[in-house]
Amino acid sequence: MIWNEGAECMSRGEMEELQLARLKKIVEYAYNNVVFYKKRFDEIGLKPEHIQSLRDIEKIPFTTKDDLRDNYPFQLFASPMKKIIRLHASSGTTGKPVVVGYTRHDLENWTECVARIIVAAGGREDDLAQIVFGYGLFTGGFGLHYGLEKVGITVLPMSSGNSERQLMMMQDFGSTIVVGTPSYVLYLSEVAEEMGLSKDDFKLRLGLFGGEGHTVSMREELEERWGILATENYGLTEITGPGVAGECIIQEGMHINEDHFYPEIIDPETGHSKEYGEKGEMVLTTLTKEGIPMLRYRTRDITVLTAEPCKCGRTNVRMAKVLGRTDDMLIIKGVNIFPSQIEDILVGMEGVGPHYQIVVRKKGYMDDVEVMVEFVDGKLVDNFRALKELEEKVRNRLKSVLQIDVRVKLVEPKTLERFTGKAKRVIDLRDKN
Ligand code: DLL
Repeated sequence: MIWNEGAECMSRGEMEELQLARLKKIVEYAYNNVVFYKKRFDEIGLKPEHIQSLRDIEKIPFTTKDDLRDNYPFQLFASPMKKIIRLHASSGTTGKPVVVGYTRHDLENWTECVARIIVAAGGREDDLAQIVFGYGLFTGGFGLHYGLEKVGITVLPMSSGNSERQLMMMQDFGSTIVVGTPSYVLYLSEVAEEMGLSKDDFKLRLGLFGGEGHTVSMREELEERWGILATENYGLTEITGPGVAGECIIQEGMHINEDHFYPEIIDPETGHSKEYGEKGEMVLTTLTKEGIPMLRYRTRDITVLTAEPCKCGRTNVRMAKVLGRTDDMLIIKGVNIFPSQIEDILVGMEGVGPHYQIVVRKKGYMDDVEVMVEFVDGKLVDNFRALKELEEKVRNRLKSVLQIDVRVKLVEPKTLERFTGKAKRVIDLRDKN
């Protein structure tokens, strides 16, 4: 089933025509209503009318998270406050949050985009969806909430945490869809196990996962543990929240809602544009947003785009799983590594559990990396030799795939931190020593 065939199955020509018309409009709108954009354009002598083709977008300077912070809280808003009916913010780790505002029209578009990705993932009117994303300033809870309602799905707005109660409701109400971060839903399966419950005690059939990445091996783990189809969706607060892109049941990349968000891939070092099929940082431009239009926003997420039509019938451009964020990339002995590559190796490996943490320290000029992972069999605690053997096995496996040697530390089952929201996989101590 396709939620909005008109928007999701256009020919490339039609889509590009629509995008260009919207791009011209949004550029003019941003220029006329946001001092920041006017200044940026004027500095380089750029005028909205210089945008005459989609490629002309490359003339527009990038917008970054720092620009949002520097214009905290509302200076990038293009609509007057009386037209803004919702605010959200992304926390980030340090400093001021990034604040975004939505007009009524923005909320309608957001809901529409989320409805599309839910239906693409297989959500139907007779489903009962348990949302375990946090509500509040984070866009995950509310974003999915309204999209699910729009499709006609019964929503159970649990929010995150309170895991035993979550599971009781999930069982008693017969939730068929779980909506959350993959790491929290993985943790929920562990709690279920401790409560003596198995996947057969639940009616779950579908997972809508987003807010953080998960590798194919993690997806398989989730599918296996819960007996579900695990689909992924992508988005970010600055652009709208969830609903930017979502996977269909074919699970071959996430369909971008291109009539609302124009994607580009650039080289993160040089800023030069790359072609479909080439890996790089995704840059997004909102084509319809009134509250806070974003021109060429640097997401820092590394992915690849393809314009090949999908087997599901949708024609919009798809993005591959996010390999990592430019700011999460580790440079170990000159080799660039993303935590997702480590996850891919660990998850599914016999003897160790799917929870892991990567600790990075500075040793001289080098990054020193320690991978902490739990062994599954608690009885190994008393078996030094078996533990050492397992540790060696993990280390060798990492080495053979990553081509570098990292330290491995096995820790007892259920000792690594569990997360109810986004998992923090990398502990970076480089500034601290
Ligand atoms: O995480 C929005 C969202 C909520 C998307 C729920 C999907 C579901 P932020 O908190 O602003 O917004 O974080 C955005 O999270 O730039 C990515 O680095 C990461 N991210 C989100 N979805 C994925 C994904 C929401 N499917 C940042 N794969 C983004 C990998 C993801 N990373």
